[in-house]
Amino acid sequence: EMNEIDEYVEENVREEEKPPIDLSGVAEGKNIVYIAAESMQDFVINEDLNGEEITPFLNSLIEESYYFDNYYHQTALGKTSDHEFLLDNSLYPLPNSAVFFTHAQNEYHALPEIMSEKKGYKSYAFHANNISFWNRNVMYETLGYEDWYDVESYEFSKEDEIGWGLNDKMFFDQTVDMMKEIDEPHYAKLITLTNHFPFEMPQEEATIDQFDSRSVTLNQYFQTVRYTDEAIERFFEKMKQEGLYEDTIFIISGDHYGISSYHNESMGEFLGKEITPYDEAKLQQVPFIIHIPGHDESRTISTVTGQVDYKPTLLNMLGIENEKDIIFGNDMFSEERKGFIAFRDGRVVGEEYIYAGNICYDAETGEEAEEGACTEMKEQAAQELNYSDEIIYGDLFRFYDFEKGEILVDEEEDVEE
Ligand code: GP9
Ligand code: MN
Repeated sequence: EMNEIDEYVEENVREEEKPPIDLSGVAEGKNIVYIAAESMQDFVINEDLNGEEITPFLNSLIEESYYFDNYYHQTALGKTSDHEFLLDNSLYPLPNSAVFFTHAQNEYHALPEIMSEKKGYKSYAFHANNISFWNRNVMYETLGYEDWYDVESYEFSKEDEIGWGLNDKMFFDQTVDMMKEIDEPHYAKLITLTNHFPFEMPQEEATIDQFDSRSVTLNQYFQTVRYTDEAIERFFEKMKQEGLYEDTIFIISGDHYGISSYHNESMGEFLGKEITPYDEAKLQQVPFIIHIPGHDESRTISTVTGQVDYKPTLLNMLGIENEKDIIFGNDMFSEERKGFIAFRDGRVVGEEYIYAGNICYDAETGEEAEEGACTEMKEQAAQELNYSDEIIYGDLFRFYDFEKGEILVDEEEDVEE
């Protein structure tokens, strides 16, 4: 089986050419901070509510960053943890379970492990919730994280909580203090919490109006999104004050949707259109921002990209050759990409077509496309999901040499032993 998968990846996924925007090695030796903005969807970016920017800080940061405005989350039941899995492995999450829970003892070839082996990076995770939520303590060990800081590491009282726990502003504040103590160069993953369903927050803390619709969830969402935006701004300020800003590359993204399709009617009111399956697929976009201090170029890139692309993108930025890896994503800056992003539920977003709700749409116009225009892309997506599942269910990476790109042993034989 590993042979067949390796052949598929060689023919369909691995790149032949270097990206047109060449960021190879730009991150080498620098610290990397990845911020997972809980439930942050892309539709709030560069958007107003009652004439007020929803995310003023992120909007201004984008002016000095690479911003991918056609980047999709691909998570399933495992939500935040699925997103972490996708990013670190460039494999798909599972269809019926959270892989962080069910396959945390597998052999993986994850980003933290590669960064450590090839460039001596240490990886850390910061999150003000209980570490055992999503079985992170077990999976982080498996994926090669050096250490993690959870709710136990943060000091706060009941009144510092919003929604699920410690508010994002204090979270970032204390995280910077802890980041001063960790080894360099490091990869630090910071996972926010305030903008979590059901998006409730004390109104005296709110700095933007609620929306006015039948969906209380959507109405409140803008306020918690704004709160996280402000928290990230404060984080940047503190990183600068502490002298940590210059030597760090910042990546900010959303982990998955916040507003489910249950709220389509109200979402339609906000966006000023009726939500079709096409729009619903596009609403799975989450922001993706790469900010490199001192780097002149800034750009908005509209290539179809997704969480499966994170690993090869970051590895290229780190100048790490990883040609024989088994991954299902591409460097986001490359023009040589396979051209679609597969959702776990069978939907597929391609450069030309979008397959959603059993309809094939023209990606540009949202009009229904001719029957069959999506077939090839749809079949290839299904194939990839299947391969990825086989890797995880069969723990197949035990049989693969990632340096040589060779199958280690005959799987059948091994199983019989
Ligand atoms: C849990 C937090 C939220 O620690 O990451 O998880 P979610 O419910 O979004 O998967
Ligand atoms: Mn989440």
